[in-house]
Amino acid sequence: MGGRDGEAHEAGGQREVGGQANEAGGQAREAHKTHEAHISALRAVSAPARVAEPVEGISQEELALAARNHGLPLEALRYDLTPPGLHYVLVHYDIPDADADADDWTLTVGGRVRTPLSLDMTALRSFPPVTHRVTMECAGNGRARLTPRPVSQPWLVEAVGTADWTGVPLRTLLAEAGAEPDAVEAVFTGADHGVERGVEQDYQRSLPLEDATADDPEVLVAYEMNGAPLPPQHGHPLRLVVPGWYGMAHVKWLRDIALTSTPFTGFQQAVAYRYRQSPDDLGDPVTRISPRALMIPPGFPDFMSRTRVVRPGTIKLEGRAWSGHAPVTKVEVSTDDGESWQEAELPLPENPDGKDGRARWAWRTWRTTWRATPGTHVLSARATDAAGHSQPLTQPWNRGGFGNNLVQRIAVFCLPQGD
Ligand SMILES: Nc1nc2c(c(=O)[nH]1)N[C@H]1C(S)=C(S)[C@@H](COP(=O)(O)O)O[C@H]1N2
Ligand SMILES: [Mo]
Repeated sequence: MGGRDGEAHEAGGQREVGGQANEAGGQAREAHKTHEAHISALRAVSAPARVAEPVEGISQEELALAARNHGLPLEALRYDLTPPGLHYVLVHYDIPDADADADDWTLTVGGRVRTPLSLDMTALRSFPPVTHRVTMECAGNGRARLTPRPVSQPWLVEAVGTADWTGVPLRTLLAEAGAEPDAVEAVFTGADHGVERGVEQDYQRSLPLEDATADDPEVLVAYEMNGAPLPPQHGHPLRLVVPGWYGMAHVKWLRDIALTSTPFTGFQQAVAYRYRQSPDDLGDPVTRISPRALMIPPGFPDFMSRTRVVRPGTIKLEGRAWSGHAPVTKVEVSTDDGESWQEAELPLPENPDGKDGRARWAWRTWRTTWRATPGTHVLSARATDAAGHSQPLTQPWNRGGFGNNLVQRIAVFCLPQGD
């Protein structure tokens, strides 16, 4: 397991970005020089972030990422709970070989705590289990629809899914360990290891202690997805689930939690996942999910263009809408490419398990009808949440291509009468 040995950990994200430590003393300086050489050597295979040229199509490298990291087939929006295998997948490096040692997997909790913990799966399962239905979305969803296009995983709109996650509330584990008064963040480390933009690292992310210990949303250390052990690609045997936050926060293959007295400055926190306009812009951190509505594609598709084909008459339009800020309170639908909008119905959900009578951090159903007439049409749906956030009609561009919740446009061809 690459990420677990000492050498790999030494090269973790924290050193490159935050780590000017060990500057004192010749030996440390030598080590630092070697480390710098290591980084510049890796730049040969790991290029800096960039934005595509105006005429540049999707590259083989982007295609390779798209083939590894699949989205939700949009017709699967029909399921409130995404069936296994249809939930989107995003893996920065390799799926680690965690199956071999799942039985003796240990989660360590340390750093600025009074009592460091080392918990195996049996110990974790002995806490009262909690299940939350959560809609998860990749922060890069919508990236490939941006102009100019940030070169990375080229999602259109399909990087989303909803699962029932079962595990132990993170706040229970942190209460057990006891945070020292100076602890400000919790840093989560996964067992996967790779190199990104020249920086060798274990996948690591942090949460402010306030968010890590909140009761709504309640962060989970999860060992089950939809009532079964986590599949390898979703973090087997253990992952973090942070309801309402974009996917990058939900650290998979979780092996260590460390409380820190200073904010974490690792790669996935300080370099990646920031809303920046230029490379030297510090930017704001990517956190909660912006609202989005998606439609179950109506009719039937053309194989290549995915254009939808329908027959004239009344057509049921239906989909799902979500937001990580507040409950979705309004969904509007346009059948004339955004010229006019009418409100869709928001029926009560099938699985009321939240405080306000529904799964608070999961998507909800919307539906309406449309009288299709022969010709071409563009359909769209737009969600608004209780905090007043909505979806833009012009792209919210940033260099990383994060949080692009521009409304979806679905091309529909309605056949002539009597066909
Ligand atoms: N250890 C680890 N955790 C990770 C990632 C990763 O590459 N390694 N990817 C993150 C990102 S960017 C997303 S969008 C979600 C995807 O979760 P899923 O594949 O279960 O849908 O996992 C997050 N957790
Ligand atoms: Mo992501």
